[in-house]
Amino acid sequence: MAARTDLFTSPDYFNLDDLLTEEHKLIRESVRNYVKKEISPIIEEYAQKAEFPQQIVKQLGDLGCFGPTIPTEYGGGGLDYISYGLMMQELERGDSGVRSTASVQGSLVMFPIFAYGSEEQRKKFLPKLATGEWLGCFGLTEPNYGSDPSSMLSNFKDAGDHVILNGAKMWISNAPFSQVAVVWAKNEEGDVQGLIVERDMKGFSTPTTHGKWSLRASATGELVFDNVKVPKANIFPNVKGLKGPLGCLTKARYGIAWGTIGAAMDCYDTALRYSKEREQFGKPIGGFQLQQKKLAEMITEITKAQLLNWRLGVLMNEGIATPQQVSMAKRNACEVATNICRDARQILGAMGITGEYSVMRHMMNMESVITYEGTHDIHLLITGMDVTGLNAFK
Ligand code: TGC
Ligand code: FAD
Repeated sequence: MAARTDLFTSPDYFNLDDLLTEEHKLIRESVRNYVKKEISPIIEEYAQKAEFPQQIVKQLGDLGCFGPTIPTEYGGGGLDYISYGLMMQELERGDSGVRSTASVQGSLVMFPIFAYGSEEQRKKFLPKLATGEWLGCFGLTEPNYGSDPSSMLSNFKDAGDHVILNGAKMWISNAPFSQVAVVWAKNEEGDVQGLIVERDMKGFSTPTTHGKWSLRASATGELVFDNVKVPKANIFPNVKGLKGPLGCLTKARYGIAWGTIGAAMDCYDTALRYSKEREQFGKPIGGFQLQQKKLAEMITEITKAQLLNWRLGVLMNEGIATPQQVSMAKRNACEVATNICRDARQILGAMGITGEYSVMRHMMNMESVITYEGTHDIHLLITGMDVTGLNAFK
């Protein structure tokens, strides 16, 4: 397949750039240039082959996309949440799988090690994860427990200076290529705790999940623990209970809110350009009211979501964003992006189903993104609980 030329022009209908600092714009520019140079030309072929482009791990580390909000003394970027959001927007503009790799590494692996880990754990793992020398994954979901992780079966038992871990995790991004897995399991009292499981630990395996029609350029796998001896030094000392993994998810869901709008921006930009070039009935299809309705609604929803994300970023920077606000933004962005990708695909007609354009790949990716890190329904129920004070889960 011929490498695709990336003609992306970023939509900014409400002059949102005025809300950004020069540093924000520089960071966005550098990630945008990286995506144009290293991702757009190759990603379609990897997605078609259902292969993970392993070279991006080191590249994303070099670019500072792993743990941008982690302090620099541990190898992170020491940046604010708007910078982090912009990075995720640009990466997912290229492909959701690329953003997934960065989200998992930064928010689901580096963040818990930083926030819940011992100083030894921080020093041992964070610098190598920040550079991409090591890749990490996050194991919460199990074959029988997805939306309801509190019922997980994975467990560990005390055995002196180590514990014995048993169980299985499923649908784990990055699993097949990870050196490090942050795993959530129950102790003998039934409390959820986080453990760092390393690739070479005996009894630990990571079978690849095949046959996905979505997020095809991202590697997904299982984590299987068969009497794995995990040193007690690898258990997080500073958190117990489901708030540990859910706290990580709040950071990653924030990144997804920005990321999916990146995919939507790419689809809008592609559809807009196509609608001005493609002629039917003697004029560009963009001149027909039905296509203008789609494009006008796309840019309206993108603009609303960009504003919501920016405001959420400010609240994150101030340390006062609530997990429920993050849920609303994640849910809204996934819905907006899903609809925009589908409409863009329609505007491209038959060309929209091919790998000549990015829209079908984005559209299929959205089916994963609207499902993982809490499904669309789960985030609606989180908002419902927040506004009514009534819990629909129990
Ligand atoms: P619940 O009793 O409500 O809460 C248990 C404790 O956790 C606290 N909490 C949170 N803390 C931080 N951030 C959040 N978002 C939090 N949500 C809840 C809560 O305050 C409580 O604390 P404490 O101190 O009282 O113990 O828990 P529940 O069992 O009723 O569940 C609630 C529910 C359904 C909302 C939660 O389980 C949920 O969010 N389920 C969805 C599961 C999910 O999102 N899984 C994602 C797996 S990872 C993934 O998909 C990665 S994809 C990565 C990629 O490729 O990009
Ligand atoms: P289920 O929980 O079985 O839900 C099935 C349906 O029932 C959904 O529509 C859901 O909304 C609905 N439902 C469930 N409960 C309720 C309720 N109370 N009320 C109303 N409706 C309800 N997990 C990880 O731990 N780490 C990862 O890295 C990771 N990466 C992933 C990568 C991909 C590509 C995918 C697709 C998933 C990944 N996941 C990961 C798993 C993901 O988080 C789960 O798929 C998700 O949380 C939903 O769980 P489930 O698939 O078991 O669906």
